[in-house]
Amino acid sequence: MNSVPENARDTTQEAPRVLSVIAPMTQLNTPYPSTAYLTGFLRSQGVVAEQADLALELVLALFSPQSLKNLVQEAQVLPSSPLLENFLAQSDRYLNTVAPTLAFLQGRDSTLAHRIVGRHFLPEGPRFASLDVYLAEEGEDPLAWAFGALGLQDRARHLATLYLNDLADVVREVLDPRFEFVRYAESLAAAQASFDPLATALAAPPNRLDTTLQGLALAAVERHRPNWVLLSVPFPGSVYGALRIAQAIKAKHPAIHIALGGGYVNTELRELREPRLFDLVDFVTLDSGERPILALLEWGRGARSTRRLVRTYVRQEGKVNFVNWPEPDVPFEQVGTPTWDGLPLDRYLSLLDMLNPMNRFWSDGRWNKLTVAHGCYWKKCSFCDVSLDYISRYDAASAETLVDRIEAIVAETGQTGFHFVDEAAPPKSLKALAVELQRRGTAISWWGNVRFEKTFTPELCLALADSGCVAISGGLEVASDRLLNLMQKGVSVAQVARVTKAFSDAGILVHAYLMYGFPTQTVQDTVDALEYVRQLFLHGCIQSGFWHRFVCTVHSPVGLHPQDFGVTLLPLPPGDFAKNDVGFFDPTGVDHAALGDGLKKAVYNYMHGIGLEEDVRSWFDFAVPKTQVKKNFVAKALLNP
Ligand code: B12
Repeated sequence: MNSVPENARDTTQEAPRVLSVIAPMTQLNTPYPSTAYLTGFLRSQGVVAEQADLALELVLALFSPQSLKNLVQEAQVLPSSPLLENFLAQSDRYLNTVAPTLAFLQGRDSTLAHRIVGRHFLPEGPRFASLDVYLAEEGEDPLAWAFGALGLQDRARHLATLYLNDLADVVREVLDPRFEFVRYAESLAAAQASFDPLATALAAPPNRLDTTLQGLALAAVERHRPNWVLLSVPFPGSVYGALRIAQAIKAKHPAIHIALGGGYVNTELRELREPRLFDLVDFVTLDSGERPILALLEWGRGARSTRRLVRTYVRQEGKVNFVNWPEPDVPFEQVGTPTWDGLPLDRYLSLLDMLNPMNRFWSDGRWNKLTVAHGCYWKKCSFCDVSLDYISRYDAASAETLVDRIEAIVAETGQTGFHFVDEAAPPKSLKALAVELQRRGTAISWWGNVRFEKTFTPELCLALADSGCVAISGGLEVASDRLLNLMQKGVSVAQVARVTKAFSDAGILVHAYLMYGFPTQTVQDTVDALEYVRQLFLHGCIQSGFWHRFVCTVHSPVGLHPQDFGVTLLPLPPGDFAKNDVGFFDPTGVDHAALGDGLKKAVYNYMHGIGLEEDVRSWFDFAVPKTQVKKNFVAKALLNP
């Protein structure tokens, strides 16, 4: 442990210059906040720190007129397909429209909406077929139901999004099938016990997407001349991009120290033993980055030995070692204010995929992302990674500190929208925050995720709305009292009905996270869950929802104590790299995959106001039992506060 990391070099004791990088892909409408947090913190410590969002830069480069010209040439030599035929037939129009359309989606050219909605400006590809679903008569307007006569900007934004989705389909067919706007080559990293798939992909000759990304990475290094690069990988879908960036920087600037961290690392690389990763990066750190980075920067200045690094993997003599000198984390009160300085805030793309008022929050609008607290105040849900630091270490800040941060961010960005990115924002803190915002007369709009617990009374919901809350998401999960109990969610269906109704009545949009396939869940449970959800939509408690298939992870209570949930775990594949999802055997034996299709179809329709009166059995392609939930369950729950 005392030997230096293999990659250690004489740093000539120069002062650290840090560049934090968001690796592609995350999202396009607003920056993922990790680099904003790290940059804000480092600057508060007097460190020269800059940041770059290479996810956004990659998309803007890929959809530039020159890149599109190349795409046309590349498509011309490929075997024909309906998608490419359409693209090539309209290539001139694509070339002429791409720059103005991006400027429109960036909010820099609003009058273009008039041309876009005429539907003679943008070339239309297969994605526009989705409009036919709205069954308009010949000559009628298929989008009138969603946008009315005057919803010009949103209507144009939706059409421009379909246009961009068509282009992304072409990029997938021509350049790289692994490309998506919110994830890139995700399957290479997600729960991959072996590093082999990533190693093979990284050893393959770079395609144009890779070379574009690597060019952007080197340009950022030229701009900022860092001696440290922090690569942030929040999701499995940003790992491959991060490692391509690392590859380019290592090759051209071997003296730059590269560290890897973020949500993916914190979750999946907790038992990392794979030495090949360290051909690309020098350090991999776990959990909150503030303390480990301070330790690394001290090490870089020669002021700290390797054995005193904090939560950091290094490769020494060919072997990966985890070094964890015990030092307290930086308290949440002292992590400083995130800064977006250096990110091109007027270049993010506001997209409108789904025509549901709540769903747009994830893709539309520039939200400043802020955490109300570190960790989760509840930390009991048995499907969640409650044993990990980002859940288990609950640490809050005062309402004064939070509003100080909010005001500083508004002053810096000029934008007043906030997305609170807590796993579940604590109701007590939200209440105090609302009071403080009101007291200071600070006008913002905000949304975030909560647990639908009874503390959210109609009065509190109104107070939150007054403080700027415009939308809320929360878990109704399996929508079954038996299973909610088993999963220790701490809410009941009736309570969720009352709380979501209180939010909705206060004018706050509500999204419900839904789950199926939980241990011991029967077909009857699933049908009943859908019936509850139907009634919640019908009574205006929720406006949006999404069903996720339950996945057992190794750091969740189900993964740690499967016997308590009536399941047995399947053995994990051997490997030195990622560890997260684990298969399990549930003696209930239900075919959840088959049920999932019906659940998703139903909720998709409910979100568009369709089929709310139909028997829930009608959404499944096979016979399922009749629901045992009373038809007036939610109506009654709402009458009984
Ligand atoms: C809010 C949130 C969302 C939101 C917003 C996402 C977004 N694009 O902003 C929504 C609901 C949309 C979402 C979606 C998804 N999410 Co999410 N999300 C979160 C959550 C709760 C908070 C993220 C956040 O903003 N944190 C605040 C920032 C500041 O913290 P941070 O990124 O962790 O950064 C800190 C440290 O990690 C570290 N650090 C970060 N980078 C680096 C780099 C270096 C070099 C160092 C040293 C340190 C360091 O320092 C930072 C400051 O302390 C986290 C869980 C959590 N509590 O962190 C899950 C989490 C990141 N999400 C996760 C996942 C899987 C997803 C999805 C892929 C789910 C899916 N299957 O669709 C999608 C991907 C969406 C996308 N492409 O944008 C996982 C990732 C784990 C994994 N397996 O890789 C997490 C960890 C939750 C979990 N356990 O499931 N998510």
